[in-house]
Amino acid sequence: MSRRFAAVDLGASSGRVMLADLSGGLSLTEAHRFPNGPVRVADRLYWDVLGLYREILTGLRAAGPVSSIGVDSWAVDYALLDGSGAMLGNPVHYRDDRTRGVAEQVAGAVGAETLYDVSGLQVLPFNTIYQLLADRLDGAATMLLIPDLIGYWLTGELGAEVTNASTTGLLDVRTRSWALPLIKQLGLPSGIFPPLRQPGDAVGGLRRDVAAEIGWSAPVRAVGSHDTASAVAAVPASGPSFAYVSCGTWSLAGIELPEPVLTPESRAANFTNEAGVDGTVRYLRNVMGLWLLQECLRAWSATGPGSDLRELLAAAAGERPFAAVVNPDEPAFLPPGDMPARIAAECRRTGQRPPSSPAAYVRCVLESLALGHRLAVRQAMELSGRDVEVVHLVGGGSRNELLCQFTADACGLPVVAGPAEATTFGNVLVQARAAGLVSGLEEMRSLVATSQPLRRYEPSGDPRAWDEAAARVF
Ligand code: ADP
Ligand code: LRH
Repeated sequence: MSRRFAAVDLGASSGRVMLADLSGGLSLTEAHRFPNGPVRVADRLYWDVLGLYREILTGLRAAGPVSSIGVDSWAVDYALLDGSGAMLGNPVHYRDDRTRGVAEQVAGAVGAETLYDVSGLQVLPFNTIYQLLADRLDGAATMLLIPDLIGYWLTGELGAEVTNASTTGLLDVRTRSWALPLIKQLGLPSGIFPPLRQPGDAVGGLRRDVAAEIGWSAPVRAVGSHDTASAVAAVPASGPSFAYVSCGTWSLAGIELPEPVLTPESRAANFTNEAGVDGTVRYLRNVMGLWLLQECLRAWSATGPGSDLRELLAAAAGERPFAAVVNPDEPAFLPPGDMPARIAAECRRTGQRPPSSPAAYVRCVLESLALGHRLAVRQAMELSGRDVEVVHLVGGGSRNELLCQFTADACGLPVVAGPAEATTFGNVLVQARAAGLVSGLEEMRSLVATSQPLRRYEPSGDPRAWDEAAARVF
C-alpha cells in the first residue's frame, strides 16, 4: 500500500486537490487549485457545482494514484436528488437571501431554547434547516451536503458525514444522530436524510467511468468533511489549553471541548457546538472572516487596475491604528456587494470617519477582525470555564502577518500561525489513520507541528487600546 493520500478541499474562495505523502514524515503538494465563488443568475446566488466537480477530476488526474481520497468543503449547503439520483436544481449559495426571516419563524414555532437544546447550533440565517424550509422539496428523495454529493458522484454511494451533518441544525447534539422528532415537527420529510458516516468510514470505490476518466482507481474515505472539522483536527497544538481561529473566507474562532455547552448564556452568545473528529465538540462562533477583505479587493479591481494584496498589507501596516473599526459580524456584510461602501456606511452609523484609502480600509478590516477573534476566544473561555494559553491561527489567514499580530495583541495571547492548509492536513491524516499509519488526534497534531513551518507572534503594544476599540464596536 502506498503512503500517498489525496484531499479534495473545497473552500468558499478556492478549491484544491492536494497530495500528501507520509513515507518520510508528512509532505504536501498542490495537484490543482481553482477559483470558487458565488454565481448570480437572476435573483438567486448559486455555486457552480458541476464546474467544481470537473476541476476535481482534473486535480485527481494530476495527483496520480493514491491509497485513498477524502473530500471536505464548506458547510450547510446541499443538493436535492430525485429517486433516480439525479440532481434537482443547482445548489444555492449560503449567501443567497432566500432564507430571510425563516430563522425567526422557526424560533417562533419551535422555540429558540428547544432548537439550541436539540442541535446546540448557533443561529446563522443560512443553516441547512432554514434553507430546506425555504426550498421546494417536492420530488426530493435525498438531501446531500456538498462533500457527500461529490462522494456520491465519485462512488455512487449515498451517505451523510457526521461533522458536516452537525451544521444542518437537524442533528441531535447529544446522540449525533438525525433529530427525527424536530425534523417531523418542522414538517420536513425524514426520508431525505441519508445514513450517517463517521470520519474514517469507507465511502466506496470509484465508479468505473470516473476511474477511466482520471486514469486510476482508489477508495473514497469519509473524513471530517466539514472543512472546519478537518482544520481543527490538524491544529498543531501540544496540549488541551488552546484556542483556534480557522481563518479563511470565514474565521471560526473557539476551543475544543469533550462535551457541548448548552447553557442559556451560551445560546445568548450564539456559540455553536459542532461535531468534531473523534467525538470532540467544536465550540466556536463564526466571525465574518477574510470575506471582508476579499470583497474589498473585488470592488477595487472592478473600478481600477486591481490591487496587489502584498502591497496593500504593507501599506496598511503604516496606517494610523484604530482610526475606524467596525463590528465584523454586521449582517449587512454577509451578501456579496460593494464592501468598501458598506464599511463606510457602518463607520458613519457609529459616528466614525470612514477610511479614506484602500490601505486604510484594509487596516480597518484587519483590526475589526482581530476584535472579532478576541471576543469569540474570550467568550469561549468564559462560557466553557476553560483557560487557554495560546491561539492557533490556521488557514489562508495565517499568511497574513498583520492579522496574526493584531490577533495576538487583541487577545493578549501568543498566536501560533500555520499551517495555511490545515484543512487538507486534517483530511489526509484521518485517511492515514484509517490506513493504520497514525494513531489518533494527538499524533496527528504532533505530526503537523513537527513537519510544518509555524510562526509565533507574541502580544505587543498597549492592551488598553484594544479594550477601547472593542468598547467602540461591541
Ligand atoms: P477558503 O478555504 O475559505 O477558500 P483560505 O483558507 O484558502 O480560504 O484563505 C483564503 C484567504 O487567505 C484569502 O482570501 C487571503 O485573504 C488569505 N491569504 C492567502 N494567501 C495569503 C498571503 N500570501 N498573504 C496574505 N493573505 C493571504
Ligand atoms: C468555512 C465554513 C464554516 C461555515 C461556513 C458556511 O468554510 O465551513 O465553518 O459556517 O463555511
